[in-house]
Amino acid sequence: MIRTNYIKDLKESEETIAGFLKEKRDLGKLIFLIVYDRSGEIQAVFKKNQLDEETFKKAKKVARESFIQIKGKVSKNEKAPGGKEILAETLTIINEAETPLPIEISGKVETNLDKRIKWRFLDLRRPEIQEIFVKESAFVKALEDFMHQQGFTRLFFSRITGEATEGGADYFPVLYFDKEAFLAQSPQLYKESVLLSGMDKVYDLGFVYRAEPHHTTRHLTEFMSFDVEMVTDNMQDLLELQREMLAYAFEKAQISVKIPKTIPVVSFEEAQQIAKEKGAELEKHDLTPEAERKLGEYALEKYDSDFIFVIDFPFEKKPFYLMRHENNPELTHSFDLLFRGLEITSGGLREHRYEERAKNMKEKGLDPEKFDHLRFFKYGMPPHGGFGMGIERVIEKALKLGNVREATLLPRDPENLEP
Ligand code: AMO
Repeated sequence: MIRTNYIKDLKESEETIAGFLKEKRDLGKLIFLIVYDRSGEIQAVFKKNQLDEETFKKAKKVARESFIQIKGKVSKNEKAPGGKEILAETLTIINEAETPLPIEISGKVETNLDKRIKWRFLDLRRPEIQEIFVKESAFVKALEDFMHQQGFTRLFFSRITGEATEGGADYFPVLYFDKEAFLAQSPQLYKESVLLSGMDKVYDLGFVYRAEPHHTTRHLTEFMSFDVEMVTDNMQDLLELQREMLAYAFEKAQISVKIPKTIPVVSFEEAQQIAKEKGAELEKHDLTPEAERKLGEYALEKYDSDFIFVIDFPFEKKPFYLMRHENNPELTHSFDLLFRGLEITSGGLREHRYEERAKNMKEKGLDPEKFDHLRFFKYGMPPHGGFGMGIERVIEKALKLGNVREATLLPRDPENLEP
């Protein structure tokens, strides 16, 4: 039997351990093998004068990172890593690792990110790397728990679609038998359409696809989108929902991020002014990455907040489905949430009136005829709103990883499709 107790739980009565070989210290007549699993590590002691020749030789030769099993006596040893050691009687090399290792996983020497990702599953043996995904798992579980407590239902929308949800050119076409289809850029049009049913609070969690040819620290071509949509005509509800949701999920996942009692809110116009005063290059209708960073600094300096909402973006750069201001159609009832100077969610109130929605599309140069979902808007669609949140960006910022790829198990970008 290979599976034994986790190393951290080993009792003195136990006698078999299994794990990867982290390190070997050969002192001639004494060999120390440091063995680890996901829970911790233990030192195994091989004494030449107490072992048969073959076992001792094996201990001398076994390669780092091999999967091995050791039988022996576990005892306390304050000086050993983890406070315990095992006096070895037998050694079984269950699966020997090739040498040299393709990447350094001892943590002593840094391998560059591209190479680490090429060897991702080996990279993941490092406890600090594993921890990122353990935290992400806990965070997503907590998000879901929170949504269920709030009365939301999780729905699973298709990711193969006949319409380019978010417009623009950033979609991946797929050959669907003899037709052209797209990988969904988001479940936007579905999560809205379903509200027609009387379900009034829904969310979806899954990969979405963007053919963004960028090499930045924040863009992926496949990312995990947490998409929320609900019946409401009040944007404030959506802002507050995000605050509570994040506060709950960070706490439950034991990720230490401080969420203020109220997240500061600035209009797009004010945001541009603030960013300009801090020396950022501006774009007329959108926030530049630099402007986002400056707003992050501003929120921290002025409000001691890692978060800031920017609301009321110009229609010019926002998607057709957003609700425009009645008295100023240049502006939309929209928001982005910035976390430590990076956009992590975006959303707003939607245009739920058929005619207005079709008009918005035309203004964006889109043909309403080509958007199948629009027909549902003829049958009593309630006013609604929602948001989408990129999970990888949230985790990257929360754990201060510096690159969204660090928070992505198998990042997809223009060059990388493997593993
Ligand atoms: P948007 O396109 O702003 O909005 O995306 C929502 C959130 O998804 C994340 N995100 C990304 N993460 C990694 N790589 C990318 N290339 C990438 N693009 C976006 C960001 C962003 O805030 N349908 C709307 C949401 C809505 O209105 O409900 C949408 O998709 O965290």
